[in-house]
Amino acid sequence: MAEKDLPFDIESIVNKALEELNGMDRDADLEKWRLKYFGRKGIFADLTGSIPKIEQSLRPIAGTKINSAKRQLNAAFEEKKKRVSCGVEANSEIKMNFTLSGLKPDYGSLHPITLVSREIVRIFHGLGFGVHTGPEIETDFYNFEALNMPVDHPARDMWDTFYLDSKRKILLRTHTSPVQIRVLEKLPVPLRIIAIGKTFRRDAFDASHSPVFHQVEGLMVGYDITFSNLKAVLAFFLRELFGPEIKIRFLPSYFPFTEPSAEISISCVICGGKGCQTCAWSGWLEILGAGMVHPEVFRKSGLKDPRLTGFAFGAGIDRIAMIKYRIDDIRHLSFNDIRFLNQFR
Ligand code: FA5
Repeated sequence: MAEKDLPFDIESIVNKALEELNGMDRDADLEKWRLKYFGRKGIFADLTGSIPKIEQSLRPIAGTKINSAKRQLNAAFEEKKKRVSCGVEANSEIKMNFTLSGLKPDYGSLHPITLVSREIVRIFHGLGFGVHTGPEIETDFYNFEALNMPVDHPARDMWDTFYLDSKRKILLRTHTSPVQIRVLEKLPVPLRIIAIGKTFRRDAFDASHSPVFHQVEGLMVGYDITFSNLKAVLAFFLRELFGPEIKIRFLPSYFPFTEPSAEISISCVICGGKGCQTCAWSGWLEILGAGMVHPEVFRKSGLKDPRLTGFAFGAGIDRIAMIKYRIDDIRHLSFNDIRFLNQFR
């Protein structure tokens, strides 16, 4: 017994079904076709019901043949349904209007931190500064010791640190200042660079503090670099960034890796220096820390020439972005709410 002995000709059933399907372009006809072949009393239900009446040895062949025919017709039916529903068929009830304009593609925008970082790079490129990076996972040596903060130096408390090992030798950098050491070890002097990147501190996440934020570090080293150069470069940078009308204030400060050190503020961009909530009624916004490179930093970086001098500075990019774009809460910068981000197109 073989396929030819089956009491039905499955191939002609399939061919007929496909031919009928082919000529259809209306949903209602498709539904009639489906019921005719696949309904409860349809052709395939009859065929399956007839299997027990077939000679025993032919039953598996009949089952296989019926199943593969069903699969083939089902696939053809689904394809046809799709074509009819989207109006591709010549006489479909739903017609495509090819003159309608398409859906507007959604497009992204640059994050405010990226916008400010690019602006900073543009300004310092103009002054001949190169751009460098350093690792976010640092060693105690680069983050503290080489910056004139040996173990147990009280200034380490200025930065509440995320340590990554029990010996407290590996950590998430608390500032971009370790890049100073890495650059001094690697590049020939004189040099001038900036370094932009993420920094990490165990600070409470509130309106003005984030445990992950961004800094830009600046370093200029040579044989006749003075505090006047530092003032001139920072004044140019801040006026390019915030506008020529701002006032700039230098106050004495302390950092272990600079001597003398300064804290630099600009007149409040919101109230113009009169005093408001943003500047805590002081009229000033603190923007960055800076100073002349401490001789110990040169020594730890392997530079022995006593004639070398230089300046360094470090600023928080998130705080700059907040001032520039009038963002009242630093958390907006990391929550990535699309309604917030859409404003920076
Ligand atoms: C420093 O980190 C020094 N390394 C800066 C420096 C470099 C001084 C070179 C001298 C020479 P400070 O801890 O003040 O300094 O941080 C610099 C800036 O980082 C701050 O002015 C502030 O804008 C920003 N910052 C600090 N902590 C946070 C925080 N938790 N969230 C957001 N921004 C912060």
